[in-house]
Amino acid sequence: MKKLAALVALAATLATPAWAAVQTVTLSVPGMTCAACPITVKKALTKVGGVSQVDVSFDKREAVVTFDDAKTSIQKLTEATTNAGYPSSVKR
Ligand SMILES: [Cu+2]
Repeated sequence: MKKLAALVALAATLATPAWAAVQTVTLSVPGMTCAACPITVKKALTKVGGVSQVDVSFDKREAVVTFDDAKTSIQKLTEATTNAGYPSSVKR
């Protein structure tokens, strides 16, 4: 029985990555006021572990971020932009 439990535990561990998903979120970043701002925002988001792609649009005042939800969260993304001086929120 012990062996079975170990196998079940191992299977659960191996299955974990399957629950993780690469997600794309659009963040509204209203604080961007000039063409240089997106560079700062992009840099801040790119530094977050698990982020694979960042597209910042100055015209739309938004950042489209692709990230692995097993490694980071939307909250961490908004924190990163806030710490860089640009508070953001999820665009719906
Ligand atoms: Cu600026």
